[in-house]
Amino acid sequence: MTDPGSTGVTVLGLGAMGSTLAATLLDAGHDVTVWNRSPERAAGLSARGAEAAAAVGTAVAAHPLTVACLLDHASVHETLDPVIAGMRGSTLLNVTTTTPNEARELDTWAAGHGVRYLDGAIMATPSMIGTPEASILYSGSAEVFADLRPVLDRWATSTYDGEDSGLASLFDLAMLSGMYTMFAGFLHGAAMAGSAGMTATEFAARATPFLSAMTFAFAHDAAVVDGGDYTVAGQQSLDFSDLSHIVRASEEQGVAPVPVAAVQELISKQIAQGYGAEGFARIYESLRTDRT
Ligand code: FVH
Repeated sequence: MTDPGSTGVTVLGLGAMGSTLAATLLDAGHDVTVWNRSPERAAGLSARGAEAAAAVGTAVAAHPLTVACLLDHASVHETLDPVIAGMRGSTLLNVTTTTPNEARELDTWAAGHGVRYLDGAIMATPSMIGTPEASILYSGSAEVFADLRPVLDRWATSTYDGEDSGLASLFDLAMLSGMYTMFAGFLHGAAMAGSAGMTATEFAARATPFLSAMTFAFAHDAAVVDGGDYTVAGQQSLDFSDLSHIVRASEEQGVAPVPVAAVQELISKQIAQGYGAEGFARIYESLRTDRT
């Protein structure tokens, strides 16, 4: 792709994210063909200059690059299985959220049909697309990533994570796992404080600076994990980290202790194995079920 502005792109899936990706390309001067299972969702993009294809086969034949931004792995197959044989020689960029193994399966399946594949994991909301805050991870063929770069960079900061097409998804989901468990912990705390009448808004005002300040410990715990020595000085020990009093307090207040009880379970597992004197970061070992 030598002239990025002239690259024609087909976008399949015009939900909140697919519509935004298509609109961003239109604004940048690309020829864009769109298709959506419910055709009425293409109207706004048609008015802005996109070609709305009535059939998915027509859409994928329109350009050498097809972007799939659908609901999930199953919907990618449901949409493309009937037309993949006709896509030989073209490129499929899948930015639909999948598991790593689902991304790998799509890569193998596309390759089996002579279709070049790149997997993408969008770490942004639709309103962030096209702004410096947006980030999209990619993995799979380095050659395809390099070829598509002028298009990809329209949307976000593009990061290439390697030839294994499952990696973008893995790193995205790993980050989301951290985010959702953090939010669950925050909301559990809000429920505990709420049992005494504090509003969630008041709790957020108190929790935000405290929790933000605690993130400095990520780098410290990471260094301990990477060093593999959980006896390094300066760590809070697992014995000291016993959270059963928080679990009890939560129950006493009539609040389900689920998030904190899950952490306590990870701690207890290490203590039961005789590691109580070692550092809190050792719960990493409770999580690595592939190593036990
Ligand atoms: N929106 C966001 O903030 C997040 C950011 C991180 C990445 N996600 C992922 O992006 C994929 C698409 O997300 P979306 O926000 O566009 O999702 P929806 O607005 O719900 O639109 C879903 C589209 O998928 C179509 N669809 C659903 N099932 C099928 C199917 N079986 N066959 C064909 N198309 C299907 C749906 O079509 P319709 O319901 O309008 O007919 C929408 O076009 C997603 O993987 C996020 O995890 C976005």
